[in-house]
Amino acid sequence: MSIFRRTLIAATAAAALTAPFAAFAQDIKPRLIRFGYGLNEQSNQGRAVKLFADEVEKASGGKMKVRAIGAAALGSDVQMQQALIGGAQEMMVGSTATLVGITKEMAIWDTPFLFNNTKEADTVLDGPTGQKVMDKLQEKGLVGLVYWENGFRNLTNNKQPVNKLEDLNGIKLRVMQNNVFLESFKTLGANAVPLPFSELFTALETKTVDGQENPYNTILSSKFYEVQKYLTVTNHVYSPWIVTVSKKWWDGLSNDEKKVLMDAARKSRDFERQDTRAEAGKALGELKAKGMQINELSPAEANRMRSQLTRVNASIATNVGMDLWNEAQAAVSRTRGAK
Ligand code: TK8
Repeated sequence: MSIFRRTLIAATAAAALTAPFAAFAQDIKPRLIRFGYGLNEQSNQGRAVKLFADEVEKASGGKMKVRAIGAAALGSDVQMQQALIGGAQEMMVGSTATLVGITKEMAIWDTPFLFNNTKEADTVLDGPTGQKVMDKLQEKGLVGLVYWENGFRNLTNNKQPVNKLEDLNGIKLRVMQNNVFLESFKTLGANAVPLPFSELFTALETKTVDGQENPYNTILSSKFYEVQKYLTVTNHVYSPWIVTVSKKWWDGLSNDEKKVLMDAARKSRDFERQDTRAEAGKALGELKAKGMQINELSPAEANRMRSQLTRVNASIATNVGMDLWNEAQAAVSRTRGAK
């Protein structure tokens, strides 16, 4: 190799070290990242995607641009996941529950009453078990970056207040496209039907379904209170969102670009959880003010529902594998011990 060439390589390497984006400084076209999500811009999801987009643009000095596309304009969770796998879309955020058809291990997060509070959820999701489940996506063409909070799910419907288990009989209830949810609510006696979130408002409005379950934040931001009268506080499962990237696309990024995305994802996670919790704290009062009739279950009824719901645990354990099931249980127990 000529001295000249060797010097050139050294100089380029040095430049790359001091100025990570100098390598493609002449590249006038920024890298465009289409980031899809299901809720609207005014939701906790929309706000956090916006923060992520701003962070990426800032940290890359404008070399990377995120185009945030909400309200399922790029498709439902399931459709976007396929677009990511195929490389037609770069990023998305959606429920872990809608990923179960692709990565069965994700069903561990659908375990009813797995977490008692957000601290337990954060510790386990951000710890080794959360990472292990997230890493499973890679073999399917997706890269998981971080978990966000969707939140504890609660039941709404338009037929009658649900005070006891039997009140669910005959309620046509929309569930996510996920077998654990389908089984759980069938077990409770509801007529459960899987539907993408993007079709939910209309389905409620036209009375194609009577009810649904989602966190307070979503019931508020998606204006479900306009088409749902009754809300029952069930907190039946903690639902995470997960930020994912097309692996096909990710593999073509430089390490610096990957770092920009990863750092922004972590910032967005911390922001999103804080924002979601602050909103959730006020949302129930707001839903009441909007005219929803809210009830809590008596401890006896809550227990009956709980024991019915946890009947799906055995099938979750079989589906995700006993090792992962035990690991998750142990991780939760450790966070409880650490209190
Ligand atoms: C948004 C969904 C939503 C979820 C659902 O795309 O489908 O009910 O709770 O957050 O992922």
